[in-house]
Amino acid sequence: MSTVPDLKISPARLMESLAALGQVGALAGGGVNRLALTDADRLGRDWTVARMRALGMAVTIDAIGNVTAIYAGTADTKDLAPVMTGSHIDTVRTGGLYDGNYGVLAGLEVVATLQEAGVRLRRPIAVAFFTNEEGARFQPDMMGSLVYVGGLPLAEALATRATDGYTVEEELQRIGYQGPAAVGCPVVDSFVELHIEQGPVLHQQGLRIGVVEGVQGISWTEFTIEGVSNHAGTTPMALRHDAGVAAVRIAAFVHELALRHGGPQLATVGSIQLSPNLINVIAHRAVFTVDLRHTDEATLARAEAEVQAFAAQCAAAQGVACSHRRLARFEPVVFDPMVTALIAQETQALGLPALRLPSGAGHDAQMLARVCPSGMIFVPSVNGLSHNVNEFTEPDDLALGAQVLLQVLVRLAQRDA
Ligand code: HGY
Ligand code: MN
Ligand code: MN
Repeated sequence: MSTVPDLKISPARLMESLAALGQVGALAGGGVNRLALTDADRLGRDWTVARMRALGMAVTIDAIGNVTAIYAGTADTKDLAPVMTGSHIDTVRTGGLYDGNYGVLAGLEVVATLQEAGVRLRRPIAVAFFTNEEGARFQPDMMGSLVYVGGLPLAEALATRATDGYTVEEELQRIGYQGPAAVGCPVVDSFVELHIEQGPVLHQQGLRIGVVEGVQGISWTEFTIEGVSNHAGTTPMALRHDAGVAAVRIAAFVHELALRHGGPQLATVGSIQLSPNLINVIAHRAVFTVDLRHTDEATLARAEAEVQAFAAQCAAAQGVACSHRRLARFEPVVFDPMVTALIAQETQALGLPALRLPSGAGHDAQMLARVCPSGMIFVPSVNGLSHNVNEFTEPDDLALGAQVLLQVLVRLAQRDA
């Protein structure tokens, strides 16, 4: 088997591509808004697909809008399944330049480096971006990769209605990304996702690369409180059925629960809508979301049960009705030791410590882990900031992460069948 020369990615080309994609859906004052399946997402997709095609890669789009580009391997091993890398290019409404985009563009930088050197590997290299990783507009998050691995029926995903009323299918068709390829293709040999940490651990410890051991469990629930709207100036407190009070009491309980449990327990009420949302009207409806996370499944399930019990008790005390629906629920995932070992080896070969850590954020890799050996590489987020327009990672760290990705992908692609 031919050996692969020492290859080096081009930091300048990587940074140029991040800056260029960051112009698509750019927010005044910095950051990006490319919510899934919006026109901005379409423009980001178009830009990325054009970049893939400019590299001579064969591009396929599947029925949920996942996009996969293939850099062929050597002719004599053409039936070996590709090694895949990638992430997402949809963002939250106040997104940064790197969340998701970095993993996709670093994958294309790896291909550009191989191509420039005239190197073909035993296995093809696939670079993918998955639909609606963020879950900010349509839930659940990681929707495209979840459909890809068979964790969510395609029809159910297509019928999902956004917070603004449109279905995934309507929007996929509108932006021209409901592709012909069957979901789950191509079947891949292994998957590695390069991503910013989005948390404070690496930056606080002055480390440059993280070997991600797995992803914590995620629970998303939407609560709806139904009360009675009434006049703020004439309704005695004892006669109120105030949906707003119940919602904020439950939100406070959620926060206190995380402080009470301590450790890795996280809890967030990120969205609250009151109706009619007027200064002098008692709210008759409150709709809000609860995001719970924990590395231990049993503890996460207990936290969910506690919140639901408190919500029922609080609603009864306020004389309002309370209902809830699950938006997303993923158990903790552990990545494949073969992949994490390769990442650690290539990091240490560069003379760097290889800190092992869990991911606080959800990622497409946690879905690919259901169907193939998968792993993740982290680079530091300055001050742990993410899902914030000021998200930042040092260019040298971005380049270093892409170099580790290149070396790990070569190791995976060249290994014996
Ligand atoms: O919510 C998450 O962890 C991811 O950003 N979708
Ligand atoms: Mn992400
Ligand atoms: Mn994100």
